[in-house]
Amino acid sequence: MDCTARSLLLPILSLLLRCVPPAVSIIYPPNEVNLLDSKASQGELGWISYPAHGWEEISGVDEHYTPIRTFQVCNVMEYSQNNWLRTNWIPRQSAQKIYVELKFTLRDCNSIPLVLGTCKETFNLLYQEADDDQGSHFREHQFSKIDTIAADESFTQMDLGDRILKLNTEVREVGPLTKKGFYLAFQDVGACVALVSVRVFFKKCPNTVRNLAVFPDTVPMDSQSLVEVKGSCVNHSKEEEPPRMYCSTEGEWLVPIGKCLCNPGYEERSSTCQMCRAGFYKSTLGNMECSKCPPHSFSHHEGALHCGCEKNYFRAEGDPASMACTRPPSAPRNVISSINETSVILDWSWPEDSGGRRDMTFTVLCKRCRGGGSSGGPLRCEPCRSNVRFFPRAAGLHNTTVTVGDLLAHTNYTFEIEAQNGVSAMAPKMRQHAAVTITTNQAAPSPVSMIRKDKTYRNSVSLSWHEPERPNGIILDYEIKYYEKEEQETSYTILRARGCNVTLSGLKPGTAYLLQIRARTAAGYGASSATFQFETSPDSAFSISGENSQVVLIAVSSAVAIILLTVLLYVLIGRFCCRSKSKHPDEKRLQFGNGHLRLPGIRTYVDPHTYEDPGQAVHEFAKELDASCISIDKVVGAGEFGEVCSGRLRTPGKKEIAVAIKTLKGGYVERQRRDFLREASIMGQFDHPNIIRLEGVVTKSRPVMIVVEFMENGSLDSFLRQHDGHFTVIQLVGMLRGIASGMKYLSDMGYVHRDLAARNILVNSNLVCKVSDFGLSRVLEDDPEAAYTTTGGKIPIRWTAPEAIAYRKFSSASDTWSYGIVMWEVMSYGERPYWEMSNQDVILSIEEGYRLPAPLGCPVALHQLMLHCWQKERSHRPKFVDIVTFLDKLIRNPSSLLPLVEDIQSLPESPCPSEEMDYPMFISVGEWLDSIKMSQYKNNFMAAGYNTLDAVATMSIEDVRRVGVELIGHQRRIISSAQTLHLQLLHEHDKGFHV
Ligand code: ACK
Repeated sequence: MDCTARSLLLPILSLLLRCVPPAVSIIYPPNEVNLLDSKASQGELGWISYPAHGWEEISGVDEHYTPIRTFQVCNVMEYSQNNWLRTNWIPRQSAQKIYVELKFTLRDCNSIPLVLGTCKETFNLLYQEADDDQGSHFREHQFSKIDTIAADESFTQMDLGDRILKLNTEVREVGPLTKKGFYLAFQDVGACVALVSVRVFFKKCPNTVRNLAVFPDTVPMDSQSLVEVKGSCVNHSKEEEPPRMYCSTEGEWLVPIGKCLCNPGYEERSSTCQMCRAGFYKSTLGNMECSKCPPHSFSHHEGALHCGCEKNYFRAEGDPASMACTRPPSAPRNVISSINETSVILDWSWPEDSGGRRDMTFTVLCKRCRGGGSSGGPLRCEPCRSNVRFFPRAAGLHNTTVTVGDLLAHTNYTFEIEAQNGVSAMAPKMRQHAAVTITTNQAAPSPVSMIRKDKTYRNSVSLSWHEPERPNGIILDYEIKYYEKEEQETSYTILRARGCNVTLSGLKPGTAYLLQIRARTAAGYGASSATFQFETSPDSAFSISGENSQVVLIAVSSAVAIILLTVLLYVLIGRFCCRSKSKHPDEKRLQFGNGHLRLPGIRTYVDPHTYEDPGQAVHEFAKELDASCISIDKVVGAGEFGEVCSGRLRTPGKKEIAVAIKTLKGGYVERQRRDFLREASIMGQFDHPNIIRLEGVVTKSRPVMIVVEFMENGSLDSFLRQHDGHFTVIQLVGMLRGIASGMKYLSDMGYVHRDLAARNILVNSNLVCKVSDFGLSRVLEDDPEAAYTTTGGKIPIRWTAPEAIAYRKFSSASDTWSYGIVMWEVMSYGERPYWEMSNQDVILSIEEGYRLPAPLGCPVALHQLMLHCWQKERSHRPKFVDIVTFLDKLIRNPSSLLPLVEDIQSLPESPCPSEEMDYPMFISVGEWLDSIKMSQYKNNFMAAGYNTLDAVATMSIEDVRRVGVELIGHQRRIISSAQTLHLQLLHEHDKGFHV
């Protein structure tokens, strides 16, 4: 290059040197991969220049003193320029398409003085593919032109003066390339150009992570089509759907499809899957965050799949990991039992602690126990027989009640009630149960079955049968009642047999007979068997040979005569015994009814007054205890005769038991001693779970004592006052049921209490109520509530039936009146009957028809029963057996206790209780509906088939709804009246039965 050219370009270069940014600071886009970068080269580039005086390589430094290499040519003063500059061989790598980026400056030809018209303002860019480096071998024709490069801006002399640099950047694509490498060439045909930098690059899609999948560096295709690339999941993750993306020709990733999910124990953080921190867990595959450990669980380590439970907490199979750890529930509470002969209804409250779960059920375990208590010896329990029935079932109960049936009579049972949930099985040591111990009542035997005819003759027949399935006690004998079928029971014969077979003689030949058998235990007769029919052999079928027949006839006649004689004697002796004073409760009273023999099997109460020596009665009915066996703990109250203490009784060979000890204070006179011990003579005759049990007496040493079972909760009136509002209606009804059951027993025994009141009922720890305070006239003397009447007796006015106040007519019916008052006391939690009214006002009000209103919250059914007990006409009052049956019905069907008196009274046309006093007996359902002002439903009742009072009396609230009574107030009125009707019918039925 001559001096002119140099002078034309040097200023440019000096400018350039000042403007080119330092090489180190250049950052190229991440999707561009350089194959050549002239600026990156520190030494000579070694490119070939042809001819030699054409392109010239010049070294310089930029403003950072970084050396750069440039090429320039400026032969504008000469004609026919063809100067080539060829790069070194550039390997193509995997690129199919390359980009050439040129930075250059170009001198404006017009700004060059004295140019002869050869000056150009363009140069050519060319390339040649080659599989290997061809060294300096160079052939122009082997190059293909890529483009003619023109400057967008060329500079002038003025620019130089102003120090304005006009640097051009041009980029050209080349491809597709097929050989391993290529050369680039720059052809100058007479321009004044400085090639400041040459960069050759190709584009790629750079490696990346999308949706937790890694996509590698990918070189696009030369064509327009996209390259599909499969991703691979990052560590600790799994494919949900195969991850894919497309790499575009421009080196851009497009359309991500599919994804990966972090493994359990890992969560997504900055496009990676990282372990959950301690205290957190993740149990499933997914990109959600790790969750905090739920209550009562923990994770001490990183990467937890789930959290372990704290001590004494568990997770049931199937519990989600997100659920708190739980534990078995605590024991059920407030278990109450209502015994009905050989079945018991158990009720309890939900446990205080559910253990944190909702899948709670109850299981009831039945154990039969012997020993312990007053019977002494260790308490031995064994699982109940398999034929004990549970309703609805024994395990998996969702409600807090169960009925247990087919128990043995007079037997101790313990029921263990356990609340269970889904984790109970995992923590056997934490399981708790509530237990209740009961003693079943006496119950009549079940009917005999399988009556068989063993032998048949003309005048006799031999029969045998099976013992009742549930004898409920020792079978004393069987009663066989038979009659001729034709005669329809107008005349019948009764026989008794000790075993399970009998021969009936004195029958008519060829005659059909009907027969029923029933078993008798100490509890009385059981239900009769199904009617059994048999026929005697006809005359012709007489099976005994002719010569023997006469003998047999005589024998049979003699047997019949003997039997008749025996029966006659039995009857006569019976009559005699009845008239003479009964000395022992086991002695049976014989009665004749309808000309036939009737043998009641129930024990009868013996009045100690009937003993000439009252001391004898005490020793007959009460066990004499040795005072050394009794230890007194403390005084619990005061009685008429002395203190009442609590203590312990230890009889040899028996377990120690808690007892209450009534003492006779010193300085008594003989009459007081007799009166004191009379109570023991009476109590000792009773044996019932709802009657206070006498353990024995101490009469041979001082002080004289009566020892009875200890009742932890003391007397019912004060107990209720102390626990005002604490019990459910069912619990209160359970208590009332117990009292009624005890009273039924007393009335069956023929004993009239005369002072039935809540203060004379004792309550034990299981809320079992027992009737106490026996002692006839003594009771009334003793009772602070008793007041003298005009007739001279001392009577607890508020509890006593009008006929007993007026003319001392005490009976089980007057006890029923008192029972009604006890009901009122119980439902009002120990309120004083008739509050502060004077005794005289009470007597007058009752006479005028006033009756105690229902206590607050009292179910209609219970107040109706009270009113029924307070009927003026004593024969209209229910019997205790009816009361027990009715209360059992209420307990079994708790919805019948829902209608409350205050709800019914809020009805505008509600009849006031005194209007219903007389309980008229209706004859038709229509009349009954008229009487309760519900006549509009007559057609509904008829259409639904309720056309008898019996059917109406047992209706439930659902039945009433089904009939079409939609108004709730009407439903309640009908149901409460139906319940009263039920009682009335029971009573009527009872009257019919006893007549
Ligand atoms: O209400 P209380 O605590 O229960 O006060 C009276 C007191 O003695 C006078 O009668 C209590 N009492 C009576 N018999 C018994 C018994 N068998 N068990 C416990 N306490 C009794 C009664």
